[in-house]
Amino acid sequence: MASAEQPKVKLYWLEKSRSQRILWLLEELNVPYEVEVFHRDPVTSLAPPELKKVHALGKSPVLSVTPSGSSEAVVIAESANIIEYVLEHWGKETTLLPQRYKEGQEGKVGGETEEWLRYRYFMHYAEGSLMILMVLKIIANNILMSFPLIAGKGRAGMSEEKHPNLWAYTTRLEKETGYEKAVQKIIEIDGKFEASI
Ligand SMILES: N[C@@H](CCC(=O)N[C@@H](CS)C(=O)NCC(=O)O)C(=O)O
Repeated sequence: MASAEQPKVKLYWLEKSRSQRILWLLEELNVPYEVEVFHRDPVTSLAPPELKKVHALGKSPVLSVTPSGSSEAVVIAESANIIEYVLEHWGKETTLLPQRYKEGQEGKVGGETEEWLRYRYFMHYAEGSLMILMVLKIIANNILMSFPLIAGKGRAGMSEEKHPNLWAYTTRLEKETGYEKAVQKIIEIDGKFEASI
């Protein structure tokens, strides 16, 4: 982001949830942000009712962005929507956002690069089902895919013996610097971190 005046970015983070991906994304892009931590109900595991005051959905993640000089925040829910918003403003000229158009095809129907189309596809597909994705370069999809994979690693059904490639990919995600920093951030402010319920 070019301006010296940074907007105020706040992540409404819920333990054991998808919201860790947004934290990772913010770390990866070096976006200055605050985190408000919410805990699940110990009996039902549901989000606390306070999250409904942040956004009517009552779920996490939610991101609020207050432009400098303004007191009105933009409040964004839905992981893929948040990721696209953050990348739109902070992701340009980084390796997280693939080039959208082929040279000379800017703005043309069908002029999108394959990498961009794949990124968009997985961005929206990740919330529907789990897919095996093998990419060597860090792109935003890795962040989106990390929650079902890392959460799945600790559960029956996914094992190193049965799914060696998926296991190796997930292990690589867990070792990404931005992911590790995002985990560390939560340990600092909440004492511990667990990927899923
Ligand atoms: N489609 C939404 C799903 C949000 C969602 O279901 N979040 C879960 C955490 S992983 C949640 O807040 N659960 C608590 C509840 O439903 O009470 C997204 O992708 O952000």
